[in-house]
Amino acid sequence: MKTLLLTGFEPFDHDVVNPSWEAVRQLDGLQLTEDVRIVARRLPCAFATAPETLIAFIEESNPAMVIATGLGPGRSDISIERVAINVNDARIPDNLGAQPIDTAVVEGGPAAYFSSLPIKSMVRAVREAGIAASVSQTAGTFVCNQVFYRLQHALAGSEVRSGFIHVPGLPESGQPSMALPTLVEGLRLAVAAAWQTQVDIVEAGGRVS
Ligand code: PCA
Repeated sequence: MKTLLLTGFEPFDHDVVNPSWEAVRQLDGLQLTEDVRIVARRLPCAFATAPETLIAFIEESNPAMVIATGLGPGRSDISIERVAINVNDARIPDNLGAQPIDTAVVEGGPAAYFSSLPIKSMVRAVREAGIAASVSQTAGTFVCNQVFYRLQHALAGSEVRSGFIHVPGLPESGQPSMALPTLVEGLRLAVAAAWQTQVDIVEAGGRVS
């Protein structure tokens, strides 16, 4: 049995819950297919500790695939991220009070890493269930982008595919949102499509500007 490591984040910016963790914790232990089981773990929302925590989870669980998730405030759909950039530019302090501005995630690293997941297939699988999803061209410049970049950096050149998904808020957030059961099901479908798809489909999904 292989392991698929799925992470969510602790709350940040004075929130009391983070839907990314509330959703992925419900998938912990799920046998996704006959050959893979999900292990869900929670990351701290801090530039200083999130990447090291993720790397430790990878070392401990020896996963065959890694998918990190986080809250994208203001988003209304399950956003499958295409690219992580080598920039930290925090609009708000993280949970340890750090607010890096225009620093590199990895000094001297490439400008960006692409997701190694089949992002278009993931979007299609979620949409086929009537759940809103899209490819996102930016994961921002806060802790989620940093974790995504460090994840791709750590696994670059390995057999282990990896990527990032941003999720909407919960209905009680007063922002664009998705009900938790819908989010859990959408994530399960996205993750299953990632695991089962070797070659991504070619389907228009971008924006003109
Ligand atoms: N969302 C933030 C960090 C943690 C989270 O869930 C982000 O998008 O960077």
